[in-house]
Amino acid sequence: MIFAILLLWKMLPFMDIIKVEHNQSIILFISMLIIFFMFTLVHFSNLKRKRSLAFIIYSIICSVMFIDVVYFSYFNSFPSIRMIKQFHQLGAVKDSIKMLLGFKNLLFILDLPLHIIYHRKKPIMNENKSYSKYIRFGIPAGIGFILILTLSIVDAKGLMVPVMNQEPFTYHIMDIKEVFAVEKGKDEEIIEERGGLFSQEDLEELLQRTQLEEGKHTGIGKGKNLIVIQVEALQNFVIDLFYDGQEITPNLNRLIKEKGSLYFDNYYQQLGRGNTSDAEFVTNNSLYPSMEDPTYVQYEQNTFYGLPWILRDNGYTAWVFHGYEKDFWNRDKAYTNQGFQRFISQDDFKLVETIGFGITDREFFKQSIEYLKELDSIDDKPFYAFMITLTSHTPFKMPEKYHYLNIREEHEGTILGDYLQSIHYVDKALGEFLEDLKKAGLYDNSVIAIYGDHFAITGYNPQGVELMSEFLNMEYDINEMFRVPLIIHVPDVEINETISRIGSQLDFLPTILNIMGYKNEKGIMFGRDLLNYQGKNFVAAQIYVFKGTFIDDDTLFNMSSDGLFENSQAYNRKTREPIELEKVKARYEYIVSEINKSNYVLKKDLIKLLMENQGSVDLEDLKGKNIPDDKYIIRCYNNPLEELSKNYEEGHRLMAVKLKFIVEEEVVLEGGYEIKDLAHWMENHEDAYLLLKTDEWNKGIFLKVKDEYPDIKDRLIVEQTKFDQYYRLSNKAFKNIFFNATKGNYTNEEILDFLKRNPLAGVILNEEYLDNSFVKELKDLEISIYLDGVDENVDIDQYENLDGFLLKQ
Ligand code: GP9
Ligand code: MN
Repeated sequence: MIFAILLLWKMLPFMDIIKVEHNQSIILFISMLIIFFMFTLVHFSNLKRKRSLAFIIYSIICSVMFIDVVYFSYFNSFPSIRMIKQFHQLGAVKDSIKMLLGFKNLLFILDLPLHIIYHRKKPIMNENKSYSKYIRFGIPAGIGFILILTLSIVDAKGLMVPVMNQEPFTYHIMDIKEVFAVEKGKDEEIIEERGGLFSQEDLEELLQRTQLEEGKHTGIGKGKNLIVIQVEALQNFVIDLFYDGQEITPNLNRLIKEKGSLYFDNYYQQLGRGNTSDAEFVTNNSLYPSMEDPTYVQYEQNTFYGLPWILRDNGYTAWVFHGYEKDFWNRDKAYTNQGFQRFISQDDFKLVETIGFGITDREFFKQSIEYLKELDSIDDKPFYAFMITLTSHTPFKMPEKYHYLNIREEHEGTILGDYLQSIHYVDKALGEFLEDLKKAGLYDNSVIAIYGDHFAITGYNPQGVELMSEFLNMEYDINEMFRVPLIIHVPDVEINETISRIGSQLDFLPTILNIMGYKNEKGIMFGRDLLNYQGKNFVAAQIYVFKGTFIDDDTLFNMSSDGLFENSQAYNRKTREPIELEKVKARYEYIVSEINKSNYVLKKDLIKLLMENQGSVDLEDLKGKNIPDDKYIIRCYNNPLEELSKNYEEGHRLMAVKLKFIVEEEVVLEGGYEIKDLAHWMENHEDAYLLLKTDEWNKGIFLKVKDEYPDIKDRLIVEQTKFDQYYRLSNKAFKNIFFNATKGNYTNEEILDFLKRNPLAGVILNEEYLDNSFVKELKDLEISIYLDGVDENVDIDQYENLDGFLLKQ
């Protein structure tokens, strides 16, 4: 039992590191019950080597906790097992991981070897003591019972979502279950999004948005080459920074001051699961990156129409340059559909000098000049070169000879001191590259854009925050951490401006298209032209923070980690005064809907469809077949098949049946009949739709039906009663899902919030919910509303806005 107590003791620093702020005692209590359940089961068992078994369990849990805290220290969220797929890339970032192995994190596994030594030395007494079966099973069963009871209460109180977001055991169990559910459904149709999430009007609006208006600086780069340089971990705070009189980025500063330069000083990163590769993706495509897998992996095969393609359509040749292994981040495969015609990768460089990941930036640039000359000589048309640097990758360790700066003792060996050395080196390499471009005769005829891919120093561990807050003399949070510079230099034009309007990598494509004077006539862009857009722009960060978090000119909104809007925080971006949550709610919702729309574009490969259909797609064609608009959904529970047939003959096309298990694995209809009879009935009634209800959700009953009868699944509407059921149902490709609100304890607010984030076909309410503004807001989401608990004699016309009623037979 010592292990259980040790684990419990480790839970405290664990909860501190993962910043559990809400419902702490419930979370700790649930962890405690799970721990004691496992360890009493072992402790009181008759197993032979139970001490060893307990130690193995303990070691596994400690290791997972360790991975969690290391991951959390960087990403501010729990890891998912789906990331195992990216494990092969770990080697490349081993130096960065080393940095996260602080003492506090190591604490979680530090005692493991000690136990082994102690265990070896001291034979264990009582190892084989046996307990009566009342104790053996009674104690764990008792704890298990309290656990189930607690979870049911938590569930009934609507706290399951916050618990699962913050309690490690339940999080990992759900994560594993979800990943397997998704894996199994992989070959099948992708998640069908519908409802108000992406309407025909949305598509029209996006196509309109993509047609940029001419305005300020339109076309000043027309006909010129374009060289875009994505600089590893270039943060904005180093621009114009003097460190004890030493200029950190003299070359970038000079470029910013030159004639022809535009400097965007409120420009932000926009990443998903693919880090650097997402910065590339977003910059070239103006779409949000995926939060499931790296976009280059997940959507490798999609059709895109971003910067390389648009420039190619205007006569350009597009190449991409990066001095690392070509398959890292799946770049080699993804670049083809991105539109790049050639990838100059590590294989094409002589590795005469390497630092960290690989070839030094100085060598990378030097050798690239020759390739640029080759690219330039292909034809007499301009080119697009997209170049991704490498040297300033965390942990920023530079060889002694490149320590150009004198670093104060207090910063010596810190991430900040190392970073300044490293980025100073990169600035030098960039400066030399610009000179070499001049020598090669390429500078005067090329528009050059330079930006940072993402932050260098995390604001998610106390050391980083303290170091940076002290150094910058202000609070170091996402507002500063996510900010990267963007410089666009257009040769020979009489301009020099600093643009402070807020923007992100999402806005690069529209902004550069305006400068280059080319139109995006086939694709979709979510970003805005930062030189001409007059509306209120924003940055919707997705990673390191929770979906819905945003930064705009005035606001900093941090979505709560437990997933409930009411626990979030909003501040005035300048004064840091708190802002009432209600004031930012509409904006938060809009921002979530933007991300959802972008996900829809990726999931549906919508750009492909647009291109195949000359820009016009009827979204109705992409949706599940329409659910019949029957006024009544009749429950057929007593004699299901007879009732289905009878009601069908009377004209009903949408009816409800209830499923249950009779024995493990065998699903039947309430009132009799096997599921195969139902499938048969469905096959003979091709326009009938059924609402499937169940009280046995937990056993995966719907998924079983779908697996066995995939042909009818699109006419089956499944009913979910809890928010957390959605992910599995939708990923298992049920096109139509209803949310039955009458079974839970969710507030109207929570329901609306959920339905805005997740596309459902319908919602079932009872009279309690029928307040007008709520129904109206649901209607705005284009969700069908059904009312339960009314009888046939009720005057239905009194309820406008409702789509139907659930009726007893
Ligand atoms: C590797 C480089 C680094 O090719 O782009 O990627 P990162 O670790 O920053 O995502
Ligand atoms: Mn990077």
